[in-house]
Amino acid sequence: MTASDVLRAQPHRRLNPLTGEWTLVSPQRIERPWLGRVDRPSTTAVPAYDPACYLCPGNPRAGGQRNPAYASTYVFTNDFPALLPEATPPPEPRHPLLHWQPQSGTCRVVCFSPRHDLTLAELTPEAIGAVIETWCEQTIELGRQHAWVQVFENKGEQMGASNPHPHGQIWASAEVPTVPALEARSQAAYHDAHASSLLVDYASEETLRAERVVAASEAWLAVVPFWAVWPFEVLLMPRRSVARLPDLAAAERADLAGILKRLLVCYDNLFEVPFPYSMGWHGAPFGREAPGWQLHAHFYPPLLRSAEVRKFLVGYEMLAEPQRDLTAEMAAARLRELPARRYSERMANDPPARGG
Ligand code: H2U
Ligand code: ZN
Repeated sequence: MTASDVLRAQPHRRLNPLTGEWTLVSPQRIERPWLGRVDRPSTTAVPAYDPACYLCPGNPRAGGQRNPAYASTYVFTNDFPALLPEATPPPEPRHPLLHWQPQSGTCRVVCFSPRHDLTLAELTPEAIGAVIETWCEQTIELGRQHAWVQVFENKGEQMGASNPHPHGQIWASAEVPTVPALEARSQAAYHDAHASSLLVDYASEETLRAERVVAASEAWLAVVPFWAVWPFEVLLMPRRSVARLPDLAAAERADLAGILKRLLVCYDNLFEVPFPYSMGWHGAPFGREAPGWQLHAHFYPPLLRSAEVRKFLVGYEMLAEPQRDLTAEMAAARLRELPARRYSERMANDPPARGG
């Protein structure tokens, strides 16, 4: 039996080299070809402007502020921030089992577009480019005073997004949070051992193997990572060594807008619904060395089999380790074979024939 045969047919564990965490893969549980149901998208039309939306241009927000009549992207400080600029250090003596530290920072909301009814996947590459520019500018500004700048988007009700208006968030903090701290340690250890970057090497390897590639461009590679936990998880990374979003050259930013659109349209076409996900960027921390750190984005979508059947990380997964049936290779093949045109455009242009 070859390694591929085992990975395709027998229970095994795969290691995430960024975090050191394992995932149990049980491909033998997929004992039938894919019969996933395709749910129709919700028919409740979303208006281009919603007078009740706290993100639409010109509207009032909870804090009493009013949004300007913005025409592209718009950033404001979260009216309910999880982090505050001032933090108090713990007094001595400290009990080792009741350990804590201050965390100061700031939280911002980024409106991707003045249009209430469009998702990132539906914006033009130029408009996606404006979102990328905003992410870059915010990273530079917040990185001057914070060790960690977390750019992210929670999309869809299933991921807890409070509003369909296309928006993301940025939380910047003095301390590097748990996941990026793990990734920093792993990338530094790999850099020490191999004198190269873990994710740059990984991208080269995945380009050669091709089986986990979802989308590829001159500067970027999107794969379902070998160690994926979520069914259609994607890791997006530049091919050349780049530490942070603002380090991207103009051509790489334009290329990013294109591959982001391609990936998000694949996601939407999978079950023909606006695909929910949490996504976010991991750029190198500020104010310290981060050897081998490679810029990348994680996409964590919860859906498994249809618009309604999602994966839950419960039971064995809470108590032991994450588990999946669908292999990363199968998920990548499903995604990359989807049409490049969004289902909504196909439906608008080719309406179903009416019966007599
Ligand atoms: P989510 O949809 O991912 O929850 O992001 C929306 C954010 O918008 C949320 O963090 C903030 C919430 O605190 N918000 C404001 O800052 N002002 C408002 O008027 C309502 C919501
Ligand atoms: Zn709105």
